[in-house]
Amino acid sequence: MQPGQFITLEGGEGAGKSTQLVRLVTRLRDGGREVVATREPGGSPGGEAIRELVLKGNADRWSPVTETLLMYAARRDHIERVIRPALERGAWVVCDRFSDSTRAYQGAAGGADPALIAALETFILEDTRPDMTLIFDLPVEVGLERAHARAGAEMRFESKGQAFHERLREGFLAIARAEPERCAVIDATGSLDEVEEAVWAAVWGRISVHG
Ligand code: Z5A
Repeated sequence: MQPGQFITLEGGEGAGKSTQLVRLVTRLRDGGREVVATREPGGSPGGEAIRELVLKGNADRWSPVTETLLMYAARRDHIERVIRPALERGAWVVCDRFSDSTRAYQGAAGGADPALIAALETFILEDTRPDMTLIFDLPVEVGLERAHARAGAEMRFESKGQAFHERLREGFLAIARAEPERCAVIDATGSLDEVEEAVWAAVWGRISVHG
């Protein structure tokens, strides 16, 4: 059996990450692996408490720099209490959003200084970095339509304008271009089954080579 792998799912609003995370985790568990399915912001009691603060309220409730610090406070707690212990015992961790969301939302789209985000990655993530990242890509209008149709969603980020979401999409694609060994771009416009197969092929393509 391979050692535990850390897989993250990233992308703009309504890209289908949460839906596909369930399918991916089911397939991995069917193969006999221990899999921890988690999310950010959140994933630990402290992280979930910060999630309540950061996702609710008006679009301008927090500045991009303050959001960055809140995301990283939540992330550190999540890493210490959930992600690192799971990886150390050999489990796989599949996480709905992680550090690339901060780069894209607070950095590329929000304007927070990339040097601040890079410094936080160094000191807060340390060596807890994703082995592979799936970047779900689809046109902004399609994603927002899907996200608005979804029940019970927090709307603070979705209520930011079209230009924000275009910068966000480009921000994620730039990460994929910069780190092609880690990142696979998934065309999220297909049917649920088509996207599931693309995810599965990407996971085994990356992990068998790099795992
Ligand atoms: N955030 C941040 O700013 N910085 C950070 O560092 C981190 C996060 C970690 C978390 O919100 C917010 O936090 C997020 C970024 C910010 N912004 N917002 N909002 P969340 O956890 O509440 O939600 P999300 O991660 O943004 O989820 P999402 O993007 O809205 O959705 P999704 O997970 O990508 O998609 P989904 O829920 O699976 O699907 C959405 C709908 O589309 C649903 O009704 C599905 O049935 C449907 N769907 C899914 N796939 C398909 C296909 N293939 N065809 C048709 N319909 C589909």
